[in-house]
Amino acid sequence: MLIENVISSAIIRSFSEKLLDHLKLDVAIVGGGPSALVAARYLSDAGLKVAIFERKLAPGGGTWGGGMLFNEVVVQEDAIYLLDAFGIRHNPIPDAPGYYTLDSVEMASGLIFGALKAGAKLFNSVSVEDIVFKEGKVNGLVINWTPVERLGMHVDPLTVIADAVLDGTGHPSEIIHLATEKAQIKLATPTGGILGEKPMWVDNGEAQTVENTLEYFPGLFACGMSANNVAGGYRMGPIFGGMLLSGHKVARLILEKLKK
Ligand code: 48H
Repeated sequence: MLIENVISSAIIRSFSEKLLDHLKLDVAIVGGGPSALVAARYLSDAGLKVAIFERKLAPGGGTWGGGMLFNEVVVQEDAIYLLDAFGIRHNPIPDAPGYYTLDSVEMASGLIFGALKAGAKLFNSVSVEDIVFKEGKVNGLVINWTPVERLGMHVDPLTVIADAVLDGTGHPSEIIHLATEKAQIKLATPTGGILGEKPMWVDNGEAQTVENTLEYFPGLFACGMSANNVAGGYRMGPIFGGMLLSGHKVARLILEKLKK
C-alpha cells in the first residue's frame, strides 16, 4: 500500500474505533466551554467514560477572546486551586486582592489538554441537535456534523446513549431548551421552565453560577452559563472562577448520582 493510503486508512480506522467506543457513555457533555472541560477532567479522573460534543472546530467556548478581545481573563481566589490543578499560570491584581489575571489562550488550551489527558474524548465539529427521550428519561444525544447543520443539509443524525447528560452549551442552554420544548419536561426551577439570564452583576453572578449548577431533570444536568440562564442568574463578564467551580461541582453531583 502507498503511504498516502496508509495515512488515510489509519485515520479512518482510528477515528471509527474512537467513535464506536464512545457510543455508550457514562456522561455525554454538550459543549466544550470552560465549565464543561473542568467537569470532563474530574469525571474522567474518577474513571467514568466521558465524551464532549463540541459544535465548533476548537473547544474552549468563550474563553479564547478574553474581555472584548483583550486576551486576558480574571479568576478569583476560590478557584485558583483549579487553575493550579491544570497547571495554568496567573498573576495577582495589585489593587484587587484575591483576584488574578491570566492569559485566556493559556486557560483555553490548558483546560482542553487537562480534560483530554484525564481520558475524556472530544468530538469537535459535532452539533447536538436533539436528545434521546424514552420512558420519561433523557437517555442520550442526537448528533450531526456541524457543516451539515450549517449548510442546512437534509441528513439524518446518529445517536449516543448516556447515563447522564450535561448541558454545557453556555448562554442559550440549548439542550435544556430542547428538552423543555420537545419533551415538555418540567425543570427543577420555580416555574418548571427556563427563567432566563439577568444583566451584569459580577459577584452575584459568580456565586449564582455555582448555586445554579444542578440536576434540572433526572439525568439532565447544567453547568456554567447554561445553569445561570436556566435558573435566572446574573451575568458576570470576563471573570471565570464561577465557571471553573461550576464544572467541579457538577462533576461531584454526577458522580454521586451515578454511584447510586
Ligand atoms: C455542540 C454546542 C452546542 C450544541 C453550544 O459558552 P461557553 O464558553 O460555556 P461555559 O458556560 O462553560 O462558559 C461561559 C463563558 O464562556 C461565558 O460566556 C461567560 C463567562 N460569560 C459571561 C457574560 O457576562 O457574558 O461554551 C459553550 C460551548 C461553545 O463552545 C459552543 O460552541 C458549544 O458549547 N455548543 N456544542 N452542540 N448544540 N451548543
